[in-house]
Amino acid sequence: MKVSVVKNILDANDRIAAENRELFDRHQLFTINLMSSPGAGKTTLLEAMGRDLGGRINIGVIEGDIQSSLDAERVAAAGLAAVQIETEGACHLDANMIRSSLANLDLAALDLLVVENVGNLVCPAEFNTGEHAKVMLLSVTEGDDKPLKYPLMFRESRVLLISKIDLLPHVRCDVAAIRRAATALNPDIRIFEISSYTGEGLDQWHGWLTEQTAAHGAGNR
Ligand SMILES: Nc1nc2c(ncn2[C@@H]2O[C@H](COP(=O)(O)OP(=O)(O)O)[C@@H](O)[C@H]2O)c(=O)[nH]1
Ligand SMILES: [Mg+2]
Repeated sequence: MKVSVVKNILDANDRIAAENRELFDRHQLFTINLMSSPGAGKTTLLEAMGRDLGGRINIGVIEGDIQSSLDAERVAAAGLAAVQIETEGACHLDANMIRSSLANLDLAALDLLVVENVGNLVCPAEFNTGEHAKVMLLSVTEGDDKPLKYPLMFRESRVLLISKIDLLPHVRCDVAAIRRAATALNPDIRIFEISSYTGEGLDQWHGWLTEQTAAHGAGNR
């Protein structure tokens, strides 16, 4: 009984996620679901994306937090269109929350939509929101054993961003071990090593985003 209840919830979520995806496709809008543990650097990366890409790509952000609108205020200050969802305790965003927030964004004016999920290395990976790609951050301060401990998010993600590499001289973290473990779980995963502080690696990440956004039709309007 318990199992079937959980399955029904996930089935219902997948149905709404498919509707969200249709809407994104109709607007030629590339959408990513950005996931990580709290503090890995998601919002700081969005601020850097606003600075570096904002002039060329119209970026919208849906911020998910248990409480507060701090992150939406940060990305709005960086020039991005932002909406905040307060989950009031829920540890992840689901497709219905995304659907409810979309009326607050001008989808026709956007090229790229980023959903910043609730900070959590577990639950967000289980719920599709309708995104085209899941992207995760793992910062070098979290430890190189995390792919082995939290495999689902690494399996589900199209891209792994190894973040805060400016801190590598100060922490014990084997980046090659992260790469090996992530690739063993998900042979197709793209991996970029980045620092939002120094800008290292952001060119490659922004290149990938620009390519994907163009492939979804931005600029063809
Ligand atoms: N050293 C370093 N710190 C960073 C970097 N990116 C973010 N941080 C810091 O990490 C903390 C959490 O960042 P935030 O972007 O709010 O993380 P989020 O919870 O994943 O959105 C803040 O103090 C940031 O200034 C980075 O590239 N290098
Ligand atoms: Mg954040």
